Amino acid sequence: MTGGDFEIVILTQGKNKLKPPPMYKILLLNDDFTPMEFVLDVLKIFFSMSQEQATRIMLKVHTEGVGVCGVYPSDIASTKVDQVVNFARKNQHPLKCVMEEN
Ligand code: TYC
Repeated sequence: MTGGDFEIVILTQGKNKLKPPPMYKILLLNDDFTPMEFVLDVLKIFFSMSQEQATRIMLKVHTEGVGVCGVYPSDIASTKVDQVVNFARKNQHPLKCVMEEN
């Protein structure tokens, strides 16, 4: 057989749709001891925020008790939470950072 043109048509039925991955918010919690400057560093280093963005989020957490610093798939969110918690611990600050399904 030479030079035949074949077209393969795959017919699918039913549920083969891909769902987007679940996303997680990363929350920073307020406390009375962590210095504002340290929280600004966290937001700039781990969430790539500008000085202005970081200041807005830090003041929101300071006044309202909690604030969102980003939304990520599960593995990225849990890595970032670990990095923030370890960085805070290493610097002896009680800063709390958690993730929550969006
Ligand atoms: N409340 C802290 C202070 O007055 C500042 C602070 C802001 C701490 C945000 C934690 O997630 C936080 N020094």
